[in-house]
Amino acid sequence: MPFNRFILSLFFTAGLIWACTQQKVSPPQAISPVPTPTQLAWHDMELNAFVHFGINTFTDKEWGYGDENENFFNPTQCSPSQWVSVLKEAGFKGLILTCKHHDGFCLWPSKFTEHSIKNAPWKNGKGDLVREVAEACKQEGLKFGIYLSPWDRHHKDYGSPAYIEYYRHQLNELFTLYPDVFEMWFDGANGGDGFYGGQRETRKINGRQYYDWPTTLSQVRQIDTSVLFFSDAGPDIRWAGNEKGNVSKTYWNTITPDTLYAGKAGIENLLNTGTENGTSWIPAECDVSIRPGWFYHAKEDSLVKTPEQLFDIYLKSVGRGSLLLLNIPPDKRGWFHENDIKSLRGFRKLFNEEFKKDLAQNAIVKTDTYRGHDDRFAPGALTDGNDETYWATDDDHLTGTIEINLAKKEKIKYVVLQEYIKLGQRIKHFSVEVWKNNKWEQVARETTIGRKRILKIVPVETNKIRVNILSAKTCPVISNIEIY
Ligand code: FUL
Repeated sequence: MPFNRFILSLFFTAGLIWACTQQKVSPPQAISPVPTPTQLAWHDMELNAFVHFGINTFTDKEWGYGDENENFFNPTQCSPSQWVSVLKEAGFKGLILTCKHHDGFCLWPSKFTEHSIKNAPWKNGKGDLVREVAEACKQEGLKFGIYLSPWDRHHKDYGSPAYIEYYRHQLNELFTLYPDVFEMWFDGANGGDGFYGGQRETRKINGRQYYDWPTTLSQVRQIDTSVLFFSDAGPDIRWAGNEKGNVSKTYWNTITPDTLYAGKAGIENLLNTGTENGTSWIPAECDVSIRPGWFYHAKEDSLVKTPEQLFDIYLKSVGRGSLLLLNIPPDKRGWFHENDIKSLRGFRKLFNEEFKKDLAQNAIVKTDTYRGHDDRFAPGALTDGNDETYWATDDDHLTGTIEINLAKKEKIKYVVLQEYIKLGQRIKHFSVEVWKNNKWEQVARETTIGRKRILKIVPVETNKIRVNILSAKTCPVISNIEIY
């Protein structure tokens, strides 16, 4: 063989070998169920606000009976733009307004009832608070959501089919007048005593059958294809099982809808944890109020949750893979009260201080293995700040170790981990160790990770952190790690 042909074939063989070693493995397969794109966008919001405002604000009640005079509703300086700017500054991404609470009073001039702000002195009956709030949100880039209480203690027909017609008309009206609603909140309180058009009696309904939710929801979806429905059991977002603002440490976004029905023993716990082999992706939303009540009461001005309490709630909701829906009730002026604003600002300050510098950013990250030795799944993906890249193992590897070497010893307090949930929630057990006194010392042993897990550990000085994935439903896929 002439010399130059020999050289050429050498290059060819080397090229072939190189090409073989670069053979790309396929990305991990998703494990069902997985979130929809709309649910994913919702997860990323992390912080949403609830705003309970209405007749109760003026009557100093939590649940109006339904016989309140419209004249009560008269905020002196109502300013949705103040609410929204405070919320934005504190890091909130969406706002859900009680367009109608159980008392039946509507914050928009509904053409289906007289029991609304059109008969209130506020703005001489010309006001439309739902519009003002929706517009303020749009202006500041917050998403807008609707709460429309199914239970209506004012309406004469509550309990009969005619009320369902009324309720559907109202939903139709709201979704037509105020487009781009990101979430619709269906409250679980249903039936009891009330005014009911003057009958003043107790009306009980069968919550599962009476409302015929499938028909109602499909009607709304015809107007708004992307709205997410929240209710105790979904279908898109589930209740977290309590109103304290937390999910369990073991928290699955997955759950089996057939196992959920009102009155089932232990349903709160089930909602709080979800189930590992649940058949649907229905994440929990953690609702809680910044005050003891949902509506404003002057007597609770001194009982506003502190920045530290809010931060703790954040860790137990968002930090366990869920979303926080924090209620801030405007006062009689129609303003967020000074004390609530102070707490929200304090929360943001504390948050910024605690998560000031991500030490993993400039660290060396190594893993014991990565999928197919393919650069796309290498450990660098864990700290590149890109949510779309991830570290993954081979299909037959259900465990893995991630080691983070810091440039020098640092005091660490938080370890943040995120699964790439587009491919499903996978991890069942993991532990965290730190290098101390020349050996590894375990500082946490936990179960699920999900969309985000923030572990608060006893502050410790170290220059090496090790995360061990101990078991998973299928090969682990992690998109992000942060150390503070
Ligand atoms: C509950 C309601 O009864 C409360 O008044 C509040 O609206 C809360 C968010 O949901 O079920």
